[in-house]
Amino acid sequence: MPFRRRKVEHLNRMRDDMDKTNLVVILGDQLSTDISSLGLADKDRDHVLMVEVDAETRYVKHHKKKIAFILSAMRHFAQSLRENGWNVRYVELDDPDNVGNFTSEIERAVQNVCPDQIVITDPGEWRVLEMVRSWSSRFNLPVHILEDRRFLCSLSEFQSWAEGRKNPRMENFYREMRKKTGLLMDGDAPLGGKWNFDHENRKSAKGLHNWPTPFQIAPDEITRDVLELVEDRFAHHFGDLTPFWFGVTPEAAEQALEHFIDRALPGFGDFQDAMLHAEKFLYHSLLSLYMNVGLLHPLKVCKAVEKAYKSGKVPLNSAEGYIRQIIGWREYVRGIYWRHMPDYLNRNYFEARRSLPGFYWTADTPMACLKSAIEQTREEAYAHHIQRLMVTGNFALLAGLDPHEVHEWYLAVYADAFEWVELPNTLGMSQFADGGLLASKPYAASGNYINKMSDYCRNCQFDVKQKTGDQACPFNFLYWDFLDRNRDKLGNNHRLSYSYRTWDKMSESKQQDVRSSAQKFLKTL
Ligand code: FAD
Ligand code: DLZ
Ligand code: SF4
Repeated sequence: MPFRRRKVEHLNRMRDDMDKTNLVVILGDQLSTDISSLGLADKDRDHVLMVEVDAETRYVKHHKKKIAFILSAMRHFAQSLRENGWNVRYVELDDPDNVGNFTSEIERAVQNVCPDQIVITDPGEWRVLEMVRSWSSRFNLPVHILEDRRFLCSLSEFQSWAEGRKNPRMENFYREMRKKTGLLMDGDAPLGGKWNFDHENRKSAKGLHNWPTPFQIAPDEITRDVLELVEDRFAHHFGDLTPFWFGVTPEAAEQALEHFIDRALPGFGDFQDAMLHAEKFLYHSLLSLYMNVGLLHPLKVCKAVEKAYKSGKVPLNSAEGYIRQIIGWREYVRGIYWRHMPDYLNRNYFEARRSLPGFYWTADTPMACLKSAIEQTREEAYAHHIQRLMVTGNFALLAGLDPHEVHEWYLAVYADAFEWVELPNTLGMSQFADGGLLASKPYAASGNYINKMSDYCRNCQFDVKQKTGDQACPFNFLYWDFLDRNRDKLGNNHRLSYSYRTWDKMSESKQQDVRSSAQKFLKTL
């Protein structure tokens, strides 16, 4: 049956059921008043259920700031629903009756409220969807799982676009999304005559000063309570809890958007790929966490960016680069996640098995780039894209770390990490563990790339110019060793043919030096 007809029939059935009492379940990353599960609900009759779930805080050991952000945003959202007349059953983490996992809490609510049916919006994780699917038979109730309308491309649209394409790459998808949304379009053509200004977005930031600071807000009473709770219960989790300056309401998220557009967006394009030890945020927006939990709608963000361009406040490469990340990458990775789960989770193309080294948690490493990126992750639950991809991710790829462990690390340490967006970025884009489904070649690079885009190498005990030996930058020999080790899987990739030719031109003894430097180094991990 065509998707549209199925959807209409489903909504009609829902409307027929409207005299029934609904238990409307809202998850911690569904904090929007226009979330589909609330759309057909009735304030006077239905019950909204939100639960702080112990199992969700621990299935990976989330960063303390991430837990505080989610719980505080949930409490603020529940409060605003109540102020707007909704009947909210909110179960706090330290409620003595809280049984600590989604399914048992639903069971408790079902016994208490006696609903005729359960309504929920599509969860952002396969694992949670499986749980939700078990509820109907378990509680002997209809469970309606509604589409998540906070995305600009529905999953069925993505499916139709990807179906039959040999290489469903982001760039083609992005163009379709530009046409669909009309963002930065001049009729059927892209504004400025080009779809993509990426080659203008690679300036190094070395020597530049006066960076904007991101929007920060002081914790209110609700957040202070949550901070106390998190300090108390999650003291052993990774990360610094304070200073805590994230917004936790839609109003604060909107202020953060305005702040970004005024101060950072103009430079976003040119310096998107730059990294500086002393500047954690550069011209990045720090809006992903707000969009991912529902405090900001991605289209609203893109429209505001487009408006800033049209009013002459920001250059086209900044506006285009930013909008591409959202209507392109963000929507694309979500489509890939749902199209390829659940087996995507266990892909390991290179059969990489090395355990994650302890320094990913302690930052105790002499490699200055890794130390800086991990320290800032510990402090802020944030690192920007190039730090994630070309420092921590690049190292994991070259060193042959187990992609599943790498995935769990990224899922735990970043405030914006939810599996639908984190997994394809980590396992696909960064670790190439899906064998090239998402990226046409691995994002592997030697120290030269990091040196070009950052100031890290200046304060490193390793020498980025040396290729082998104890003083050489480990990224240098690991890069060649990675290509050599995986020749059977990468040798035919035409985007790597230049690198393989360079490797082949090296003398046998130089190649041996690379291999033995890599082996010696990897043993120390
Ligand atoms: P900006 O640099 O200001 O970018 C603007 C916005 O574009 C972001 O807010 C985000 O919503 C979107 N965006 C940019 N790149 C991507 C991308 N590759 N995929 C999806 N959206 C993108 N992003 C997450 O939201 N959650 C994650 O868990 C996550 N894990 C990642 C793991 C790895 C290994 C890598 C390489 C990238 C990951 N990303 C993730 C993508 C990206 O790094 C973050 O979205 C970005 O750093 C968030 O910071 P920002 O808001 O300052 O982004
Ligand atoms: C990540 C997270 C955390 C830490 N805590 C909660 C919580 O207490 N309650 C909740 O509803 N959701 C939480 N989440 C988000 C879930 O783990 C999961 O990512 C989403 O439900 C997927 O949509
Ligand atoms: Fe990183 Fe190598 Fe530069 Fe050191 S020399 S900061 S290890 S890239």
